[in-house]
Amino acid sequence: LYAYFPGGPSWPPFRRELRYAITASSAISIDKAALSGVFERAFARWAAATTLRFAEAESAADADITIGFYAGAHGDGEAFDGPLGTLAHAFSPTDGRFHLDAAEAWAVSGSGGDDSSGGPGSASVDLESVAVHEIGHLLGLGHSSVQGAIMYPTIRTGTRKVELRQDDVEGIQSLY
Ligand code: TQI
Ligand code: CA
Ligand code: ZN
Ligand code: ZN
Repeated sequence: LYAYFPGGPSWPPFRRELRYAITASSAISIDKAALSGVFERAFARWAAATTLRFAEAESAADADITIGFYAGAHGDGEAFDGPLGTLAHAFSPTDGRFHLDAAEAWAVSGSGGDDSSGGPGSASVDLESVAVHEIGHLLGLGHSSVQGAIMYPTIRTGTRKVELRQDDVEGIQSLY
C-alpha cells in the first residue's frame, strides 16, 4: 500500500498549478531540450491522475519545484555517492527541491510505456523512471509496499518504469 511522509504534508488547495525549473544541468551531457522533454513527460503522468497541473518555468525564482544535477556534497547535508547507490532525492511538500546525482550514467529513453526487458544499457539509469518516482515524493508520497508500483523503493538498473500503477493513483488521489 502507498504511504505518506510523517504528518502527511501536501501542496495546499490554492497551489494546484505548480511550476518547475531545471536549474542545474551543466554537470551532465544531456541537452536542455531532451531534459525538458523527460521532465514534461514525467510530470504529465501525475497530472493525468490528479487535479494538479505542471508547467516549466524559466528560472528558479518563478518555480515551486527546482530540479538540479549535483555531484558529491551539494549543500543540503545529503551528499551524493558516485555511480549507482543513491540516484536522486526529493524533499517532501512544500519544499520543492529535487536533486539528481550527476555521477550516474543517465539515459533518456523515448516516449512510451514501461519496458522491463530491454531499455537502456544495464549500467545506465533511466532518467524518466527516476523522475516519476521522485515527483511522487515531491507531491507527498512515501514508499509503497506494492511491488511494481512507481513508489516501490527499488528499481532494476537498465529498466524503464514510468507508468503509474493503481496503488500510485489511489495514493495521489487521496492527496489531490
Ligand atoms: N533515492 C531514495 C528514494 O528516492 C532516497 C530516499 C530514501 C527517500 N528513503 C526515502 C526519499 C524516503 C523520500 C522518502 O527513494 S534513490 C528509486 C527506487 C532512488 C530510488 O536514489 O535510492 C528511485 C531514486 F525506487 F527505484 F528505488 C529513484 Cl525510482
Ligand atoms: Ca549515486
Ligand atoms: Zn540534495
Ligand atoms: Zn523513493
